[in-house]
Amino acid sequence: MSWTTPAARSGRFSLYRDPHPARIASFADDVRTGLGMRPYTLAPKYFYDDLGSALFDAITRLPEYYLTRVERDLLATYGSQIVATFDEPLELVELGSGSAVKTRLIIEAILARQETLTFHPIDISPDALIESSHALLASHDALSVSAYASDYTALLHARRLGTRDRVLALFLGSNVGNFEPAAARELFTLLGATLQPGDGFLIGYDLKKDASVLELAYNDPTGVTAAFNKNLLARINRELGGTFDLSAFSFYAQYDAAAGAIRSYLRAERPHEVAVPGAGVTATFEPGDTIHTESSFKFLTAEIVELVAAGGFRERATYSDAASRYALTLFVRT
Ligand code: AVI
Repeated sequence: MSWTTPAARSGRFSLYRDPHPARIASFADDVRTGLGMRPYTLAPKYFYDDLGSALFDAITRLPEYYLTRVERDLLATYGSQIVATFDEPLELVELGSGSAVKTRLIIEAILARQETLTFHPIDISPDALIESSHALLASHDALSVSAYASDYTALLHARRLGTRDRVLALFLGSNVGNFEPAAARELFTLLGATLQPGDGFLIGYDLKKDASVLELAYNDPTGVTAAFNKNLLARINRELGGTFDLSAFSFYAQYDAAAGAIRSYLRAERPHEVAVPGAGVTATFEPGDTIHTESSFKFLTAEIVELVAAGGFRERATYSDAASRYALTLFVRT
């Protein structure tokens, strides 16, 4: 199978699958590596099985987790202005599109200016792509969707985004925050090599602020974020035959001001021995031992501008809310 062969095509929808999924390390390999090192570490990309995606969706509705709400408001307020920066016709690309709920605002802003639009969502989950694409297509007759089921780094490496017109690429949801800075720089370099001079790139990111506000967004009193993190252990039990006792762990998130990141951990509250036969690994926990599950980086706009510049992008405009909680920065590829 090649990138140019749609795995599913129907009218205005086509889905391309990564022909080399083996490039993506498997869950078992990553669990073996992460539980074989100290401090124990599990990669946040494995949060998002069906239950984890539903729990993340619940997080985005928590009053303490302001990120999604503020970003949606910014897109609703400035979407038309952002789109009007570019000549028509525009094509839309989205890295890590997920449910693409907020993308709808940009799609509508573009379709208010041009008759048709091709949207190229890239997401690791084919199910999320199919579901979100069909929801968008059902409400927009002028929309076509060319979806890519892939890790977006792999897709950008393959340079097979079949765009023809001026492109606006989206990277929303503070997803950049889950990349270590070196990996983010590498991603923007790849993106810059894929886009053409004059193309646009819109990124949404959480701004640095008081640690108490940041910590509350992750240590939510309802415990949804704790459940989201513990589901990672439950997933290891379900898929790899693990013997994690979830009740032996508590969750906490702490702001590391020096790094500018919320660090999330599961902490053993009592001695615990775990076997994960599907990954060929065992691990021993003493009270206080932690598993690092996620880093969520926070930024100053200047830091984002510097990172994204690695891809040959220049800042065109930055939009943020009145309380300076969250920002969208629009770049143009030079
Ligand atoms: C998806 N990502 C940007 C979220 C974040 O804020 O780092 C994931 C998340 N983790 C806990 N709450 C939300």
